[in-house]
Amino acid sequence: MTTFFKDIPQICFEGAQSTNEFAFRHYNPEEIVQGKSMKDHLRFAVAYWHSFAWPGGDPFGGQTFDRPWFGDSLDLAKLKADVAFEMFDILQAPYFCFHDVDIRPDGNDFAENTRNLEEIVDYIGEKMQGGSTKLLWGTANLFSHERFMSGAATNPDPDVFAFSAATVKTCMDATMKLGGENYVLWGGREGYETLLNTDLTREADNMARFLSMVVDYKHKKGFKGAILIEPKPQEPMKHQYDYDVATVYGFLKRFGLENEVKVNIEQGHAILAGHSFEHEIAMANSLGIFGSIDMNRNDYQSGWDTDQFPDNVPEMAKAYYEILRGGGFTSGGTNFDAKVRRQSIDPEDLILAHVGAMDTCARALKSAAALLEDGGLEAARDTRYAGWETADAKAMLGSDLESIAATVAAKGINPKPRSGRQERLENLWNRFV
Ligand code: XUL
Ligand code: CO
Repeated sequence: MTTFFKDIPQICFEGAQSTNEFAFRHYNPEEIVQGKSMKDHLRFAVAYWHSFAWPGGDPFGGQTFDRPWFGDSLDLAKLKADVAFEMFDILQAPYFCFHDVDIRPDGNDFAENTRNLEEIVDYIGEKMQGGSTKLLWGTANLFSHERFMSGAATNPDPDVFAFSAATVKTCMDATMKLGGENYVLWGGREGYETLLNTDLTREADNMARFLSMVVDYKHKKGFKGAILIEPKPQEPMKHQYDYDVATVYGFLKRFGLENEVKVNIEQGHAILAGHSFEHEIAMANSLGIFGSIDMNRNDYQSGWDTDQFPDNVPEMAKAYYEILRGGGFTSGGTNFDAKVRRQSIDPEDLILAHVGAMDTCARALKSAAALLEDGGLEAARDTRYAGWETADAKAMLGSDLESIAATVAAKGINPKPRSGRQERLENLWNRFV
């Protein structure tokens, strides 16, 4: 045991009346909601990077967190893993997620990176044997090191493509070794700063080849998890290719990968793309590519990716409503890709940020489930489209403009406007949140 979280008890469910800060008020892992435990619905994951690797910097100042594992050595990386797994136990976190650089020290070259990664993966593997926290997904950080400044798969330099492909192979190996349930690709530098120096066609072709190689390797190794792309419209690049769910789908379809790759949707990224989170989830469900979510939020006034812990039940309920409506998670889950604020320097802050987020998600899930069970919203939607269930409407879709024109003239079809009932539906929604 390390001393980092000393005196912090394991977090247990105590119910809505509890005033104990170190308790769940709403997240009761075993409570059944719509035939499934909350734990199995929500599939919470802790993000290794924000909780254990991020130093608390912002554009105007550096490190504010004093963590005994900061530094670049295998021993410190092991201490970091010890503390991380202590936090997973305190929270009873079912899953965690990592990038290679979060868990291993940085090496001088690919060979040293790989050796470091393998040693830490073995160490983490042993820790997982003794606990109940599993790996939701692994990923490669192909955006922080200077070698990736002009992209990874889309880099004008083929050597960077090679280095990135080799790194992804090692990260997929690590994910498979740890029993990961998905593998994520977030193209942080796959985009451009200026069109003046960018060959869009070549970059898209290379990105597609890269992704096809990932898919081929998955099949070759018999990995059963999902490959997930995480859309984001900009930041760090001025323009990123995986702009939003619809753009990613278009890319997958163009290169014949739409049945191989799904999406990991992040709340803050959806907002940056000018969408709501629920829009992105509904779109992914409609296109058959919904995979997983990063449940963090941005500050609506700041216009950049602040990665805050979720705190808004009505907003999150809309997201879980779409997830439940689509049948719930399969291999995906709720990853807190969120960091505590740079002034939240105490170990307790890390724990309580997750407790609050898990409780808020639980309330949102219960609200969404109650509304779905009530059925009012779905009934209203069915009624609105009921005309399309008639034989005439179905036949029309199989006909052509000339016959439709003849029918409209013959029957004197003259449609009358009908209310969309938005406020009535909003009132219904608000009864449940
Ligand atoms: C960046 C982001 C990443 C991905 C994984 O905005 O969300 O942390 O989730 O690379
Ligand atoms: Co993310």
